[in-house]
Amino acid sequence: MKTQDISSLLLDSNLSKDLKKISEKVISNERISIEDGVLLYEKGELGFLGILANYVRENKNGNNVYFNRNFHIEPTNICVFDCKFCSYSRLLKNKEDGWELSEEDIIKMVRKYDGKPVTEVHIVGGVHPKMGLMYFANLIKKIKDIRPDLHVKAFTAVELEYMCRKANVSYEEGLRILKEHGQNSLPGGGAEIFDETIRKEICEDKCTSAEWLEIHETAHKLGMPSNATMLYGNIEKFEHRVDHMNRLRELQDKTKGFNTFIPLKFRNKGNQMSHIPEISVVEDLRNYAISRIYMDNFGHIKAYWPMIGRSTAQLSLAFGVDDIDGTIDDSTKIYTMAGSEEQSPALTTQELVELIKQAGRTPIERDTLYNVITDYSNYDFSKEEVVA
Ligand code: V47
Ligand code: SF4
Repeated sequence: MKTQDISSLLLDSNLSKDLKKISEKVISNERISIEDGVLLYEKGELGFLGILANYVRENKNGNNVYFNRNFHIEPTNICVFDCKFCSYSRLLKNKEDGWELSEEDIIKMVRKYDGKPVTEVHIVGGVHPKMGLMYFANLIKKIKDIRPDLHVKAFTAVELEYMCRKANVSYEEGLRILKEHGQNSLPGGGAEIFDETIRKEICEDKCTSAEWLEIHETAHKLGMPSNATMLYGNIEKFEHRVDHMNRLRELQDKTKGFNTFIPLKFRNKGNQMSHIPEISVVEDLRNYAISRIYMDNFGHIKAYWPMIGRSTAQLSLAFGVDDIDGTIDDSTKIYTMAGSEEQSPALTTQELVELIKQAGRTPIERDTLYNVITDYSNYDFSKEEVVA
C-alpha cells in the first residue's frame, strides 16, 4: 500500500472529522492518544484501519514478513493457579490427565533437533510447585551444553514471579541466575489484560499487572529482551485493550526492551469461560491493525499462527502484522486444547515461505532478535533437502 493510498484516505468525504484527525497524526508520525485508540476501536472500519496500519507497517518493516525455526517445550501443565480462560492447566487436586516431563524427557526433546537448523526453543508451562528456580536454571544449562547456539526464550512473568517468591530471591537475583545459566530472553505470556478489575475476574490468583511489568522491566535492565502479549476477545472492553497497550508503550519508551507485541485471541473450548462466544475474524483484523497503529515504539506485531490459524495469519499481513512466529513442529498444546483450528501445529520452512509469498510479501527467516538469517524471496527449495 503506497503513500497515495493513504493520502486519498484524507480526501474521503465520508470519513468523520475525528478519524481524519487521527489519520493526519499517523501520517505525520505523531503518537495517537488513549482517546484516539478507543475511537479507532469504536468507529474505525476494517478497510480504513487496514490502510493506516499498512502504512505504519511498511514504514517500519517494508514488505518483509518474519518467521523463525523454533520448537516449544512445555515441562508440565500442572498449575497452582486457576485462570478461567485456560484450557490447558490441570490443578494439583485434579491431575489425572496432567503431565510432568522429567529432565531426561526434556533433554531427549532437545536431542531430537541435533543437526537441525532450529534457532530457538520456547519453554513455558504450568506453574508447578516442585519445579523451582534452580531446577529450571540447571535444566537451561544442560540444554545450552548440548546446543550452545540455541536461543532460550523461557518462562512467563507468571512463572518467574512464583519461582522467585518460592526461592526467596528478588526478581533481579532470580533473572540474573537464569541468565548466568543460559536463558536469553522472556516470552510475552501471562500479561492477559492489565486492567485490575478484568484481571480479577479472569485470573485473580496469579501475578499482578504491576508485577508483570516490573519483571519485564528488570529483565530489560539485565539485557534480557522480551515479548508482550494481550489476551483479547472475552469480557474486556475496548478501553481495557487500549489501557493495556498504553502501559506497554510506556514501559517500551523507558527500556526499549520489547521485541514484539502479540495479540492473543481468546479461544473458548474446554475452559471456565466457554460460554463466551469467540469474536469474528473481522474483529481480529481490526485488533491487529489498531495494535500496529497504537504501538508506535514496537518494532514488530506478531500473529501467532497456531492460535489464530494459518488463514487468518495470512490475512493479518495486510493489517499491520509483519511476523507469524515459527515452524513449531507440533510441540505446543496450549491452543490445541483451547480449540484452535490448528490441531497439530507444524509448518515446514517451505510451507511458511509459500504462505507469506501468497500474501504478496517477502519471507525472511529471522533469529529471536530479528537478525536476518535468510531472505527467501528467490530461494530454490528443490536444490536442498529441507529439514524443518
Ligand atoms: O499467557 C491461554 C494465553 C499465553 C488461552 O512470546 C490463551 O513469542 C487465548 O504467551 N485463549 C501463553 N489465549 C502463550 C504465549 C505466547 C505464545 C506464542 C508466542 C509467544 C512469544 C508467547 O496463552 C497465556 C495466555 O495469555 N492463553 N489460554 C485461551 N483459551
Ligand atoms: Fe496456569 Fe498459565 Fe493456565 Fe494460568 S494460563 S492456569 S498460570 S498454565
